[in-house]
Amino acid sequence: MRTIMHIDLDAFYAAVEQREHPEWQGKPVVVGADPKQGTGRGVAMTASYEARKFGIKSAMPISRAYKLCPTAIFTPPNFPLYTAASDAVMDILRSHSEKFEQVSIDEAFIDVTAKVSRGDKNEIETFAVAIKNEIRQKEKLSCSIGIAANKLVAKIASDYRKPDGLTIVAAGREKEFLSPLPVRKLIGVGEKTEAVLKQMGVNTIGDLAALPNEFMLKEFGKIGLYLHEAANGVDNSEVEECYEVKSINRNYTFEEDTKDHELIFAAMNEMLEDAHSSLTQNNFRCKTIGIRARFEDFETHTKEKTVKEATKDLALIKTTAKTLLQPFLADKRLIRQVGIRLAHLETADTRQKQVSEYFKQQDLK
Ligand code: TTP
Ligand code: MG
Repeated sequence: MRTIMHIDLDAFYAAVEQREHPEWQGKPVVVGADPKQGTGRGVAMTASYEARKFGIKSAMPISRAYKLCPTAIFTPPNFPLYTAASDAVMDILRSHSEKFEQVSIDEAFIDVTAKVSRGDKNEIETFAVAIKNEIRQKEKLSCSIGIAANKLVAKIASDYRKPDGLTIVAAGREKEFLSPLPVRKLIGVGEKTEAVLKQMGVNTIGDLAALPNEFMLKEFGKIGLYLHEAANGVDNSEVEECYEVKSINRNYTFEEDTKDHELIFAAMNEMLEDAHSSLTQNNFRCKTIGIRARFEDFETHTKEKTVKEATKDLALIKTTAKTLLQPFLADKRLIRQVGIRLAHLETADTRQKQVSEYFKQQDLK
């Protein structure tokens, strides 16, 4: 039995802005595009809890936020400031357990199994309150904490009472805790899955937990199995630091050194398709496409091209790689090995990335 803590900062970007502008404290603050008197484009990235009282939410068009509360303070994002605050908070959390995993700019898990006595609610609470106080004191930010026997339940628990919340789910009570909550609270249940489940009469996590495993597999495939386990409060994934994927590389050595262009392109395309599928599965786009050619004498050359906008367009990736390879095909030596590299990976949507990484941990890839 483990004790896992999930920490999520409250109204993060807006809270940092309020910290930097003390005169904004206690007032509705919206971080995002300039609303330009209600006609501005773009969305609200987040809103202070004072602004949420007017119905303003993350991802809402800024023009709508402006209509809901024209007197709110609208401010553009200051990312370097948020990154610095995030780094400082993560350092604090890391200092409380060597088992640490940052999930996004404002949330992390720590495994505190070895730090507190299992089942001692008071001791666990004292530990969590000390962390909250340290973050408040050093960074002037408030957070919400969820504590449970696994990551899945801890994450839902941190969202249970916000802001400045602390929710401890007692060991063995995971299913009971999840049961009345809407299915949407489960990671992996988006708008579409929610609609399908609703049609089946499934509204709460408890409704979902009651559906048999075989039925879930038939209806939703592998994700159905994950959903069945999740709804039942089961999650065995470890708290572990995820290392950033910097590039996707593939290499192919021909059985015999060759000058056969068809064969070389076929090998290269196969590698690009494989790398591309890995790219899209993780919801990445790449900016740099590279190739590598090794001649019969082992001399190796690389060439790469950086495109203006990050892409996941396989046709474009293939054409770029083919063009890069041309000078090596013109060489009189035979080619022994070719390689490809997709680099400068970007993800447009960090939330999506979280979900896909979460699924990877569930071994559902
Ligand atoms: P969240 O933790 O989802 O939101 P939050 O910290 O603002 O509010 P809460 O108290 O509910 O935790 O996201 C963290 C930051 O990520 C948020 O402050 C701004 C950014 N963000 C976006 O830019 N776009 C989005 O759609 C969301 C949800 C968050
Ligand atoms: Mg947050």
